[in-house]
Amino acid sequence: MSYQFPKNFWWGSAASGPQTEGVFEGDHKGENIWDYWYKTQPDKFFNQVGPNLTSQVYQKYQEDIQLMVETGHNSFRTSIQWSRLIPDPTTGVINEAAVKFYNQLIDDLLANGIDPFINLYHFDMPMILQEKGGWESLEVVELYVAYAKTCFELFGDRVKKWFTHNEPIVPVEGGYLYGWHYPDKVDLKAGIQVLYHEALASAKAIAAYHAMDLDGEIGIVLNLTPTYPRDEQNEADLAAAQFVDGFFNRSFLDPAVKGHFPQDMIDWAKANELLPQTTPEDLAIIAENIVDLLGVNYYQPRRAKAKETPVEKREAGLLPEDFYDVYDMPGKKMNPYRGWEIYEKGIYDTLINLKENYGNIRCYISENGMGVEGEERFVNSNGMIEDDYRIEFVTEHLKWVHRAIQEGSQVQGYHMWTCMDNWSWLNAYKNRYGFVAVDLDNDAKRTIKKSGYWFKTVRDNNGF
Ligand code: BGP
Repeated sequence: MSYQFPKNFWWGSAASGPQTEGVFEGDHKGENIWDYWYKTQPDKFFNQVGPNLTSQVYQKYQEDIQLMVETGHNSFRTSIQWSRLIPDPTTGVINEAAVKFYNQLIDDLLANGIDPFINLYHFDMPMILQEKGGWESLEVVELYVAYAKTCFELFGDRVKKWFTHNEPIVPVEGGYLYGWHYPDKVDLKAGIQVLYHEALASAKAIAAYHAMDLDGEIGIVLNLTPTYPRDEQNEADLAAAQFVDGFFNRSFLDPAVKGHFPQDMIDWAKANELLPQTTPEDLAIIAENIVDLLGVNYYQPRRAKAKETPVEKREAGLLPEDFYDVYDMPGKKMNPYRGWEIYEKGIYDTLINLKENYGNIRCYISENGMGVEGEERFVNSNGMIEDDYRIEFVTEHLKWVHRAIQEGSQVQGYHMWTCMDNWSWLNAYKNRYGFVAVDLDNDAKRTIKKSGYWFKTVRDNNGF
């Protein structure tokens, strides 16, 4: 069977500024939470490798854009680093070196037939603002909106696809529940305030963008984790799965697409004294400023069952898992390297959910990919990594995307995570995701993997 995709389908990949650019202290860049955390607690980072060692895109972006052409990209998402563009956001003073870099990057992408999709926030809070409380602070929300406007003014004549956040639930989980992000707290109530402020910041940035009438589109990138109950006939399991879906998915999806928070989550937060501080004016802004399109990151589903194991009382208070247990389904397919489940149909279920319950919002797959440790093992005699597992992973997901399109989903593209192998938060370079290998011991030398050449054929044929 052949799988043909709609005309003008976006084929490409995604990355982020902090994970790729490098020059983390140079060219007048300000400090962000990752730079600070790395400098103060290097042991948190795999092999003590932090944002100091990236794939050097700041210097090598021209070479990288040629590699994007060779691997079939017609579009590419990255993020602007807030701390690079405005090193001290309390002053608003723009770093001209950053403007030059992002202008060159955008212009070069366009000159090579690659549409730049630009995200404004990929986990990289400027440290000066974290000291004011980060997303816990309304002042930071306003400074983010000012930063967003600056980006639209500087680059909005050429960038036509904007995103307000990447995976806004992750700073909540990472920073306020599980310790993978600074400020490394366990405080569900503060996390929910952060969640609300991120949603508010997104709506305000969308309002600002639409007011500028720049002839483009703006959305948000969400990591959606379709959630399956252990037993679909069991009411308690269904309720557990609904809670998980509410907390991790609908708490951002609903305000982004429908303009309001899910009522079951509001009721839950109220019952547990976790409601954030809101104002009617701000809730009206969220109601009136929904996204034009959605980016969907899909890696793995969640599986839930009714609470069986009571959690001992923690000093730090409640966590989401006080309301459900993870269901470890026997026989599920795993990526052994990243420890994530591989469930290809989840991408289809997510797209059909958007079609049926979210007005068939236009969307694209903004991340999907397979992190693999020790890929050097698969290098052939010509020096190329033969990553057939990645080709199979992408193929199987694309088949389900194709089926969703046939059934009416308005999914308009597929971006893999990622093009160049990149640095990844606490995991550093442990798991490699790219179409292109980066040799850190050899001046970040790039070599296209087998999957990169394969992706070019997919793009050329608009399918496979
Ligand atoms: C997503 C993030 C990316 C990237 C990717 C892979 O959640 O948006 O920034 O890191 O996951 O995850 P990891 O590198 O942790 O394996």
